[in-house]
Amino acid sequence: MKNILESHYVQEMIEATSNMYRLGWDERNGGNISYLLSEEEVSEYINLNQVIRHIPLEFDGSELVGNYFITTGSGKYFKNVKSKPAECLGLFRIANSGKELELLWGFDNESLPTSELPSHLMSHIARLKVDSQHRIVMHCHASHLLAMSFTHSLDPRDFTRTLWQMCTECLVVFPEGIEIIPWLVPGTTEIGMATAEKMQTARLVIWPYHGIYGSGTTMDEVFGLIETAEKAAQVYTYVQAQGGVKQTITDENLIQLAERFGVTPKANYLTD
Ligand code: 2HA
Ligand code: ZN
Repeated sequence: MKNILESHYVQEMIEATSNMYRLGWDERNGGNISYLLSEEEVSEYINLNQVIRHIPLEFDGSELVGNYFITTGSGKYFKNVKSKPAECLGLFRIANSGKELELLWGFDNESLPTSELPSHLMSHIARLKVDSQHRIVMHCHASHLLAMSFTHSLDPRDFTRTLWQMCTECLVVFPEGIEIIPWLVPGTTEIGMATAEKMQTARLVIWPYHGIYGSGTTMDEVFGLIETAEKAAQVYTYVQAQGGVKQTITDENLIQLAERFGVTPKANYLTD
């Protein structure tokens, strides 16, 4: 067996969590990532028949039976993932009952998967229905987006349009726009269902006064999505501090951009 610490997925989890901590998006134990893995990717590094521990799952995971995930751990600090990967991360399979996880590696010292596992798994289910290549769900407390949820309209059309106007790249990176759920208690099945419902049409979902969820096929794609939305929110913050918008990217400009880059903006989000 090869050393799992050298696997591309453990390395990607370490790199992403380290960058997210460095960028100030994940103070203390804030944030979580889950990464859907194929059986081949897992079996290169661990014995699939050697279950270390059974961990109860609080919602019905029947739609994901037999799937493998590596996730961050509950209460773990992103800043520590690099130095303690086997404690801060864990790899498990959804058991046949759909009611528990079979831990195959990691979560040392009785650690548990992220408290946001319901939101992650429900989002995986929702995204897989619309994108067979989907693999990653990422949550963090991106500072400027979080701040913007206090000062900006929480209508998803208004919010999306502002982000699209703050950086020319935004429309190209997330043409489907950004979705927003109401404030809900984190870690619950309720917030998981609300997030997953929005994930049917968008890869980015704002949790007001809390943070953001992103999803996609590769770590670079999801990280890049959140990074781009967060950059736009940062520019918005500067623009407001400098006295507000005097001129902006027009809808006509955005339509030109969409045509040039071959993307379809969310219907009715641009006038025309
Ligand atoms: O895991 O970010 O939303 C810590 C959180 C909860
Ligand atoms: Zn959070």
